[in-house]
Amino acid sequence: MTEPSALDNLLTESRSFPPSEEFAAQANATAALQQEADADREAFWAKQAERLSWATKWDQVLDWSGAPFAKWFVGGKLNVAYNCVDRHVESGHGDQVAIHWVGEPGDTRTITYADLKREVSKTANALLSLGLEAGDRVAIYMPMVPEAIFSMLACARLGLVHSVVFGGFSAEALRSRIEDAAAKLVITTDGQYRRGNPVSLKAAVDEAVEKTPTIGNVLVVRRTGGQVDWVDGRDLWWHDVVDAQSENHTPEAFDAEHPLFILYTSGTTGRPKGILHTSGGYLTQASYTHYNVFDLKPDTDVYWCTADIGWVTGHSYIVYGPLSNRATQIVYEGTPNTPHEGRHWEVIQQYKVSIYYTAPTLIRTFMKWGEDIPARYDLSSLRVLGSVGEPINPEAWIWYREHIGAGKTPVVDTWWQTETGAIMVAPLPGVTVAKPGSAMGPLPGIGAKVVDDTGKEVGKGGGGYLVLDKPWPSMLRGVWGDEQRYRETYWARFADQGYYFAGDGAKYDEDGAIWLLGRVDDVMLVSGHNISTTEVESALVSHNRVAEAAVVGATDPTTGQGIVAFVILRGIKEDEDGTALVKELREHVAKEIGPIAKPRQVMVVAELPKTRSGKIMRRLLRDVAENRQIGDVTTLADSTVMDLISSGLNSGKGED
Ligand code: 6R9
Repeated sequence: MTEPSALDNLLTESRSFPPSEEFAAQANATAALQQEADADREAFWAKQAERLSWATKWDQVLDWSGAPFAKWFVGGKLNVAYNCVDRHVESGHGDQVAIHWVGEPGDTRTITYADLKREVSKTANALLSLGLEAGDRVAIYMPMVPEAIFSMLACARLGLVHSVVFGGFSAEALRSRIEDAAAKLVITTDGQYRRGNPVSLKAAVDEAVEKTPTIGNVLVVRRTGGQVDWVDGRDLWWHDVVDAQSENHTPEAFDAEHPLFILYTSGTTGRPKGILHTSGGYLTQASYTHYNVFDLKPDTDVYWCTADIGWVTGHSYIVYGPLSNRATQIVYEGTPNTPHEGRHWEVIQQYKVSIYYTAPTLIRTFMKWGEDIPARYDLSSLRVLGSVGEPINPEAWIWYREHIGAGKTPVVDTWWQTETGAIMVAPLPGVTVAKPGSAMGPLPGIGAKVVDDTGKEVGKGGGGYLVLDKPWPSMLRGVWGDEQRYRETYWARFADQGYYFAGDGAKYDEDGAIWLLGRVDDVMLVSGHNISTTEVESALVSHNRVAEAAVVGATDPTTGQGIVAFVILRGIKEDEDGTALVKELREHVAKEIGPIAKPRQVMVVAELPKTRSGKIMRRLLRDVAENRQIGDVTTLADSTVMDLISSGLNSGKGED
């Protein structure tokens, strides 16, 4: 018997989309970029770093002698906020809009680069007046209001390390993150809008800081005007402290390796890890990738990334990447269906958005809502579409290009992680012949490959593990306060080869393009075959009745594990014969990718459990499929979802 492969390759995709000649002719990135990177990788990254403004130039591009702790642009000094704000004003672009802010209730703010400089300077002066010093940690627990961005940039300007905690997280999640980083200040708002209603945020801060003695002050932006409890001496209104400050602040240059931020990522199990990023290398790669992958033209584009700043995508592709490139962008406070399901398309039409970057979960939701909704709006300004967060199923990719991109925009599927800091694997929109569902290949300057259990690269058509085989500028510089965890989590699996292990399964297709196949923790072992969740889910989503699908492996007496699928249907019909449809879906998967992947059970559900950034939490579905007590749900976006799923299943509905 041959050894089972690390991951089976089941799905084949023959459609491909080259860039139009017109797009290719005007693209920022051409094929030369790859040649330059291949010729001399360090010289290539030095050239990318030169796109930024440095107070002192580096004397060494990369020092990897302390691996797995990298130092990039050794000896160089810069100010990250100066690079994102002041230099654009100095080059004569003070009147250019940096942020078109759109609030959920419909209020708007227009913030130019000159405005941004004033606001960030005032905020920096306010933080100084509170006694904060370079290296101190600041927790930012806020909805998508402009002050959240001013706060991040003010921290960067002063060398303070920000730790943004998603505004939907609980008081306990905030408390543990404040404690781990020993933060001195929390910046928050009185409340936030959620699906049209104001809800409190400050109350969670009050609860969290009761048990975190390192916190000296709580700085509160008034957003909803709701009732707040107040602790005199500790709590301060933003408008009292910031508004009175001077608009002038001279930025100081910090070492390229000065810490910029900590961002906590929970992964699938265990205590959240504080992922640490530093300044020069991080900004270099965030800026480079934003410019080349989205083809940003700062004078004409209107860019929109729909992420929350509590997610790494918000850090790198709302704050640092776009602002370093002098982008004009939309920042939207609300949910995509408030006040109606066409909200995003309305914003795109109104502001003539040309680059739109979102997550597969939202694309599948738009598919479920129906293509007639985007069809009512003028989306002709769009010229690049992006995707991030999960594998994008080929059908969702096609739908996105067809119904949002008028069948002609490039779609860039971007693979990266909190840990990688910036995009690693993605097509270049003017160069790559893209395949729907594939992130294609490592960007110029990046080393990524798919290897087997022994660390050997698999051949074309082979599946295995995605690894990063060369250090990259925006790589994490460790896990805050836990060196051992950093080494064990990322560097132990392929220690002999010195590879970073990302935790994702992947494969090469026959042309060598990379396909991401989901987290390796989720891989299903069925009759000796390692089957990825992604391929079975993509097969299900390719059926015209399936809007979303999540599959998990559940213990099976004959096959080891059996595939259990949870599906959300498109267009539910009353009095439909569920049994017939379930049978059809099982057959459909068998036909698309083979009988080995045929689900043992298909359960029709109304919702799937997801994290706040939209990733499906298969761990919880596994608990359901195996009739176990449901595990930790603190990072679940909607805590009622699991009850709904369990009760639906216990009544036996939708089972095969
Ligand atoms: C940016 C971000 C990282 C994990 C990553 C992978 C999944 C992200 C993906 C993708 C397939 C893509 N992921 N982008 N999988 N294709 N284009 O999402 O960071 O929240 O840390 O998650 O997300 O599993 O390992 P983070």
